[in-house]
Amino acid sequence: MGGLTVARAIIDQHPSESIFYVADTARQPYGPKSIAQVRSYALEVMDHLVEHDVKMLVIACNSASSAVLRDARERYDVPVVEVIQPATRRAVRATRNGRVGVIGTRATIESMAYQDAFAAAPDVCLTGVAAPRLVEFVERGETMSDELIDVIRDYLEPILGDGCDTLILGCTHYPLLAGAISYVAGDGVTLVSSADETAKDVFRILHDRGLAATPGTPRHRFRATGETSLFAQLGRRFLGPEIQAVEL
Ligand code: DGN
Repeated sequence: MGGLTVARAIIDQHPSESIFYVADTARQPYGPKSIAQVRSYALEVMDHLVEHDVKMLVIACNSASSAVLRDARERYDVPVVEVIQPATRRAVRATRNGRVGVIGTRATIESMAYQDAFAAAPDVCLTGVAAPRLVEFVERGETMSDELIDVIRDYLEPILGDGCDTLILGCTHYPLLAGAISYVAGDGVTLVSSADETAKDVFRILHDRGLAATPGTPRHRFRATGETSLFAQLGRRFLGPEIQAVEL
């Protein structure tokens, strides 16, 4: 479901590109599952997409990116874009005091994938916090409430306590909570959305490899492996009118 925020950013930044989107609603949520389990689910979905001749794979989920990044780059001939490295690069550029926080699902935070990505920036200190309840708020459409603010305050306490001036929204659901997260974090903290940064990477790779679509009307396809009505409902909220093109 959260990958829809990445789809939104790709549609906004690359209006000519067609998206073939698969939501693994049959086996979601990935966040609380083991990395091995997420890895096998994600590879299965990507195998399916490659069979449909996609020119690029975007892993629009931090939990899945944490689980399969290395395998995916070796397994497929098409370029693979994930969400962790683009967000890390942006955060390293954005921080002024060298202290960055990241919130994500349990799978993402426990995998240490962000710590691995930040190894390339040894001067930056990273504080990671698992914030599993935030996905529930997004999925029930609760993006502003006292309870949500309290929950965010608890999750951000160690990050703000460490003086972080930059916060990575390390779950693709979280951009929908950016207002509430920014309210709690305060003006001094820069939020980095993995969705926006990933869409920029998509542009760079399509352009550099000569893969960009010629201008025209794109054809988006959205599929779900299981439950479809919540996906379509949330999809409308994430994507607006484009979800009308949904074929389930
Ligand atoms: N949005 C997914 C991510 O970026 O990790 C996790 C979603 C989930 O656990 N349902």
